[in-house]
Amino acid sequence: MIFNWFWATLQSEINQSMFDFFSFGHIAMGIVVFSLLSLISTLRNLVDPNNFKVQKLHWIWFFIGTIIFGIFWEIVENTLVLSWGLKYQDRADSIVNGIFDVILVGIGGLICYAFAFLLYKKVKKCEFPWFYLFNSLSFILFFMIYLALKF
Ligand SMILES: [Ca+2]
Repeated sequence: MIFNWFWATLQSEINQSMFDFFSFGHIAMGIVVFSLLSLISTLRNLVDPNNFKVQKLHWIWFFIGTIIFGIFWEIVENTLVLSWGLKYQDRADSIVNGIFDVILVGIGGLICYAFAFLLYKKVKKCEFPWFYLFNSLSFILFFMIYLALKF
């Protein structure tokens, strides 16, 4: 068995390599977490549509919140979920895998952040239907890749 440090091709390498099919699940997770956090300002904006300047300042916090959630998830996954016997292959993540899982959750958040920023640049106001449509489609895309690669 050759250990694939970069991409897991064997079941025994899942959660050990830098990337595996769960990587796409983590990107999808980041998209969901960022989207849910963004609802804080979206709902507020529905009340006061001229509040975008304040809201734009919030994006960085939603991104930071997404990273914190990613770290929190890795801790829960490798302690509670593992002890409950619910973790894939009953094996803790390698340090490098855990770190990249958090980075990938961040990338998911960054995809939403970048799109929100582009919307802001283009229309000077975040068009929420477009933002959530884009996030939903991105989520579906990464989740489908995750399901397709899962073994
Ligand atoms: Ca993990």
